[in-house]
Amino acid sequence: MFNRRDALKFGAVGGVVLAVPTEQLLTSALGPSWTVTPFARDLPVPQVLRPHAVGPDADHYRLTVAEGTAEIVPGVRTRVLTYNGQFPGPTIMARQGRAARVTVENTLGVQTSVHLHGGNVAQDSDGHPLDAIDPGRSRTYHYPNSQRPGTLWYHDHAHHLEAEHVYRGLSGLYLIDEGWPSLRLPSGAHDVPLLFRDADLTGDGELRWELFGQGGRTMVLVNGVAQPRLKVRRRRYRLRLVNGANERPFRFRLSNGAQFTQLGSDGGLLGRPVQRSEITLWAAERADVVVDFAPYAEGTQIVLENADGEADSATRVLRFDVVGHPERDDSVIPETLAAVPAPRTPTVTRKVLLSFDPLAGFLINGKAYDPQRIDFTVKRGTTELWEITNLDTLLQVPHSLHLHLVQFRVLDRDGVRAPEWEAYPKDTVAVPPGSTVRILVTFDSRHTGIYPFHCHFLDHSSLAMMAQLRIVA
Ligand SMILES: [Cu+2]
Repeated sequence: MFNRRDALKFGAVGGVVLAVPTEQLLTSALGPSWTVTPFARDLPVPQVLRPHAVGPDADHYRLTVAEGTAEIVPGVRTRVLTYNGQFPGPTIMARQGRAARVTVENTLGVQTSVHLHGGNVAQDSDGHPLDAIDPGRSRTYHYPNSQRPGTLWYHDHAHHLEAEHVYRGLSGLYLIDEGWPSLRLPSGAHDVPLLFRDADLTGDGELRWELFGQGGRTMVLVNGVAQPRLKVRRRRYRLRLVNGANERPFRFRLSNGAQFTQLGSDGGLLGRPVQRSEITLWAAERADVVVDFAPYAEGTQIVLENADGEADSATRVLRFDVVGHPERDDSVIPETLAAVPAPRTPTVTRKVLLSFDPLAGFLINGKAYDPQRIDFTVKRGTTELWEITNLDTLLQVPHSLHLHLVQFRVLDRDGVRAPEWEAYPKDTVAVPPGSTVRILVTFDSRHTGIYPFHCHFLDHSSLAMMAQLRIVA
């Protein structure tokens, strides 16, 4: 499962060059196979999925998982995996308190499983890796949406396959709307989802897939397209920044130094808005932000940059082109957004050690994932303190930790108190090499059962960097 070649490549991308396969050297010497003219295409906004039926207690949606093609670079058909033929999948717009039932049909030749990342859902709707949909079958997931409004996303979680499936296209956004008439944030055409991921295209225009192939994935896609542009009016826009990449962290900033007003984190709205000039998102993390384009004259071009990009195609990821006259803007950014639950005193403290062993693979507390094993048993309603340590200082391997089902509070990283935007609500936390992050988790979901927690570097989780807890009443 984890072979020597992978270990060698891993070393190459992990910061310490153990050995680099010839093929990879050739790739880097020749540069990327494709270059696109930056900002020549309009940003596609994923279609909002319409319910096929509206029942008394839930909206019913259908997703079909199928092979398809996408025009990642102009004029080239790239084979991808899709939900409903779309790359990325359609956006599901749910409303707080109104349930959704999503029936997923699998037309692939292999299993798929859909995980609603950030969702507070029953075990049988969680998309557990072993609770997958066989080829030719379908199943219905039930999402109550009785949780904090926020920017969630759905993606594949099939056992050992999630990294490849997500890379090939199996992800989409799932927004839970505030439904609060008092909150007048920018909405409709002024609320734009931005799903970021990277890709490596072969000379034939196919997605090159290999574990630890992230070194070649220098083309960043926004909603499935490389370096698009978005025409914006002179007013406020709400932008949902979602890191849907398998491995790549992004460090976003605006080329003119303008600020983001951050409204929400992974699991929904923050207590109050926070001004930021730079936003770092690791894989699966989200930031719900507002940018005000009112001050800029028509014709102004503002580039959304990834400050950590290693090539232009990974740095200047999206351009905003300001058009028109100043516009009437009824949106309001209130001083307080949502109630933040007071931290509770933990009754249990656990240590979670993340490590990489060249022979045994990616491990949590020294063990590879075994779906038959329960790693932690948790009592519903209790609060736990988790001390998560990344032991991989030698190879400088970054890890993160994602908990299914619940949102947690990040307390501190190496003793330094977590910034406001990272405090709550979080479901994925960055754990850089050598660091220890403490999180406070209240298991406040009404659901009990078995839920995974894992590294969200999908190559790592695909290679068993996953564990699970059983929540008991
Ligand atoms: Cu990891």
